[in-house]
Amino acid sequence: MVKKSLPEMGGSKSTSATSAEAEVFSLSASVAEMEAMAKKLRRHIITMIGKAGSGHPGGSLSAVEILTALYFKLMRHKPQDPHWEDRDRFILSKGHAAPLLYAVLAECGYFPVEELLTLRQLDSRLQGHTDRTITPGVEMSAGSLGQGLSFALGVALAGRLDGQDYRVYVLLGDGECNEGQVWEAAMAASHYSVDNLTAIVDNNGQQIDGWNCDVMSLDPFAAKWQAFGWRVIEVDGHSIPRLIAAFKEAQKVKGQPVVIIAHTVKGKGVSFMENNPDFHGTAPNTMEVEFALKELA
Ligand SMILES: Cc1ncc(C[n+]2csc(CCOP(=O)(O)OP(=O)(O)O)c2C)c(N)n1
Repeated sequence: MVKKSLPEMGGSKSTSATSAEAEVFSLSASVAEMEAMAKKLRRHIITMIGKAGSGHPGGSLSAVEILTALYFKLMRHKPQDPHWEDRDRFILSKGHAAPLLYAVLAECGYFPVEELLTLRQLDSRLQGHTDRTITPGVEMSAGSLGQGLSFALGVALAGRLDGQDYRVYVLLGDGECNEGQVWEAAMAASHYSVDNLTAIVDNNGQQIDGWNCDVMSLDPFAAKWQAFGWRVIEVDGHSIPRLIAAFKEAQKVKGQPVVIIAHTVKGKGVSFMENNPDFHGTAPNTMEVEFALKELA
């Protein structure tokens, strides 16, 4: 494996290398480097959504550390060869958090960081919700909530059938777990004893119309997953070391799927967005962008 240091990541490399030429992404980043990266990702999210004038900041900001741990510490992947067949798969089921995924992919080198500023423009590869046919590194076209766990289960079963050892990670929103299809997939995953699948729930407590407990309570959330045959790990979703430990623990579980319930804050990192449902799907204006970027400096 060729090592790359964190500051070399990102930039404007193309994705034209062959599988043999492309390097496996270095996972040597320290916790401090990943924490700095998390801040940078938050700045990208604010800047790109502010420029686009629309998008979903709240649920992008809440899952920053989850994706940072996965892409910079856990997952085997090759930014220059997004279809490398041995790659671990990350599936963003809560597709409205696309700005976060784009920021991570750009910082890993899947496409130029400058392209982030084309978010939601006509003909851009970075649309408001993910499209796997146009964006390097995007595994699933999403936006209609509730489907990602089923998709991820299919990918995990395919890997098992093909004798491949990749792992599948899928990020769900907690509000998304109001969808019945999530629980059909949960039932099937444990029925088939799928243990190369890890679901992560971005448990920020809110959805589009406010707090989950007011819209449609999920409680007792962990017990529900357990009743469906899943191993549950609960973790502070903003602690990179704890997330890494949780992912490593999940890798050791055999014979059943694992869900990591990551306790997070919607809008994390920007004071006026934290726990504020107004910023679920509203872009910050120019002054708000300036204010937010100061806080994230
Ligand atoms: C099937 C479907 N119904 C409704 C929506 C509209 N919608 C977009 S985001 C959202 C709330 C999702 O809440 P959650 O999963 O908790 O996401 P987060 O709070 O992390 O952004 C809804 C209802 C959708 N995208 N898909």
